[in-house]
Amino acid sequence: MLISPDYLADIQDHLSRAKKILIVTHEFPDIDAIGSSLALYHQLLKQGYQVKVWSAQPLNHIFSFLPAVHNVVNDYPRDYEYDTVFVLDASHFSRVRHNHKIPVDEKTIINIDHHSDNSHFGDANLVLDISSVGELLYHLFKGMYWDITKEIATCLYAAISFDTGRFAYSNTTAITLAAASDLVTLGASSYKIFQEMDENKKKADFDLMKLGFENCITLDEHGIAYMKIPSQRGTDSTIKLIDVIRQLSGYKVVLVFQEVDKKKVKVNLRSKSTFDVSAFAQRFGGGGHIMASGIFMEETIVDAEKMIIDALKEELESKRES
Ligand SMILES: [Mn+2]
Repeated sequence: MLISPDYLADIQDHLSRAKKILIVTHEFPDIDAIGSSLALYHQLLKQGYQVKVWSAQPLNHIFSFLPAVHNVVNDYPRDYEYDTVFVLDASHFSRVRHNHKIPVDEKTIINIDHHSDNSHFGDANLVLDISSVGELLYHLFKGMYWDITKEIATCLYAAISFDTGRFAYSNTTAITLAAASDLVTLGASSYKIFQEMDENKKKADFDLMKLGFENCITLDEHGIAYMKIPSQRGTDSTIKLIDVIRQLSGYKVVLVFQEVDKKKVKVNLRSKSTFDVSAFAQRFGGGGHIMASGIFMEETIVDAEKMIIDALKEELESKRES
């Protein structure tokens, strides 16, 4: 069993006292975040709990194929007197947008995550170094002997497929693939989910890719390649430019700088070498995984670019010398 009996007992213990549950995830949620939230939503409803999923940001069309996604609320459910909060896919509680609305001292917090830098902020912490929260929930449901319906299988399969780059990244293990196989047996349609995720682009997405190609900078000497997207263009797009630029061969680290507000920049980093982008991101208040991480900076895009690229050059250079 992948999840130890102690973990299962701990969560079971908290659930035995729960009645009304709130599920939240990180800001700028992706398909692992929302797919996992909905899988848990369906599962907990089935187990007899009252459940709500709250995401402070409206969800765009890429999520529309996830069963019951319309039940995700964007406004904080003020009148819903929940006792327990599940926080999914967030290494720190601060990654949940508008988290100050949740009176943490009065609620039981259950933290379920797969980021190695998770701060174990919950009353219960189910944190495993695994491909996705989708895979983690799959093992949790199996461990609990909870049935996985077609709806749940669809949500979990999509979540795992997303975080593994369609079962291709280095976080994909034989166990991940076995879980995915089981989910297809349980009713997830791999082809339909693929079409929803990868053959569902809009013109705005292509415009963003064009902008990314036009603003692609390669520093061959340092092994760095990056794209920068200024003036909040593309924040309504569903394209992950980082998945485009990572296709470039011959670079150690690839990045995307996305301006999300006047002085707010989102930086995505991927390692294509042994360089640990999670440790690097932590220097700037970010985090994530060794091969994939992110940073939010309260800077202009020009300053963010300079700070990050200068620091990165320096680190890559010192690695070369050592
Ligand atoms: Mn994830």
